[in-house]
Amino acid sequence: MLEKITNTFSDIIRTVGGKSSISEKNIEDAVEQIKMALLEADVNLRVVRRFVNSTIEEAKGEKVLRSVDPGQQFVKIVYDKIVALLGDTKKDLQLKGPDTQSVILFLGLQGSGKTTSAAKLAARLQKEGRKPLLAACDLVRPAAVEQLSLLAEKIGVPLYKEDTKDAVRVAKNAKEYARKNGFDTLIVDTAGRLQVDEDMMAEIEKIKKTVSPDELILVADSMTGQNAVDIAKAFDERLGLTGVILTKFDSDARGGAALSLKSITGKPILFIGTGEKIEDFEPFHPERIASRILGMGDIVSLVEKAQETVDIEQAEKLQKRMANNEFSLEDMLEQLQQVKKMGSMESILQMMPGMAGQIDPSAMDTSGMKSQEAIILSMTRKERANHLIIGPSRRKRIARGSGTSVAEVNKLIKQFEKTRLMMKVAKNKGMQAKLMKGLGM
Ligand SMILES: Nc1nc2c(ncn2[C@@H]2O[C@H](COP(=O)(O)OP(=O)(O)O)[C@@H](O)[C@H]2O)c(=O)[nH]1
Ligand SMILES: [Mg+2]
Repeated sequence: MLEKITNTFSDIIRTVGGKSSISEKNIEDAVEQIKMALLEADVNLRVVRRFVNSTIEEAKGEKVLRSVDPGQQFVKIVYDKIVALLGDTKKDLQLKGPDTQSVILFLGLQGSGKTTSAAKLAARLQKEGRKPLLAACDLVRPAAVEQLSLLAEKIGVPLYKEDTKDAVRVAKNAKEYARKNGFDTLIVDTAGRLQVDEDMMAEIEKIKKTVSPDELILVADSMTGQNAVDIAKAFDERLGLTGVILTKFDSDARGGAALSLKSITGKPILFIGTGEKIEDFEPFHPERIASRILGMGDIVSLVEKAQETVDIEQAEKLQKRMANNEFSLEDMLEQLQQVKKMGSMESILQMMPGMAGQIDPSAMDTSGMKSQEAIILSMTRKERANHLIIGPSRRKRIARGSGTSVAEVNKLIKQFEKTRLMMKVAKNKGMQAKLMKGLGM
């Protein structure tokens, strides 16, 4: 996600951030590049103009040009502004306490990801200790109820449905059912249309009146860029949204919707959908996404993601060893095994400081992970702890033991040495370390 804009921004930031003195001309050039990057990302033109003007004004101030580290000051300004574009701080759902009912109404165009997101949110709330009930109020699209039924069953959240075409009635009865049966959160999935149309608006308006939702959430496809923002505006003007879920963030290389939505509609992005699976759903953290876009990595999300799927102790140990340059083949083995659990190499690389845009993930041989694992497993503990002792005869033995070739063993050890080196480089990039500190990371 956000590969394109991250690559462009990382380059700009690397160039300017490292400078010990900068001129007004440097600032103008950098801002011009940023402007192009934002426009290419499909950020709203008005938003870009405002961004550019205020950045130039601030960056040309005495405080920046005369400071000891103007490059970093400039990066900080850009970072703060990107955070502001994304919505400043993370916004939580405003739900009532557990002894009453809260209602969350989902709306959006067909195919935007409403049904999937409704199930993702239900699973998440259940995990947090709430008692959600899903209501199937998309009675327009054939098999929509069936789709939600299957998802509900999969995540173990009860579903309210009726055999009717009257969505308003189902919503009303679902709320009553939730109240009688002690469900504290009703999540209502509604029917979308191919475009914003009066039929859909009228139906949702009626449902809204009937269930008085605490949250009225628009689900929008981030890949549609500015279009998603226009849709949000239309829905908000008619129905009054409380927030937005941006789906398909995993496939959104540009980020235009995320960067324009708050400025244009005033509505916060609450969650992002990052894949088709139930777990591919994250609260939207403006600071973290901004760090990612600027190529400063997102260690916090990385560790959180690791904690969800990986043994926490193991993850902490690994982090520490990475920080101390003690990374060994044993750690690489652990990492290989964890990566398998954590998801794609690409999403992990994006979150590592200094790594964004440095490596082409598609060039990484993840299919070879199995044989890599086998190779390390064929090493003795001593060899894993110190790769320098693995001479030619040991390599031959390891190749035989793992069912691979000496060439493959050589390749793995080379790759390991390269990884170690990269970690050292990332760590020694003084600017990056200082920045992280400055940003409280
Ligand atoms: N890659 C990706 N696919 C998604 C995401 N959210 C939904 N989808 C897919 O988008 C398609 C439409 O989703 P659905 O929930 O049926 O949309 P609805 O018509 O708004 O209810 C389905 O194939 C989903 O699997 C996401 O965050 N990432
Ligand atoms: Mg649906």
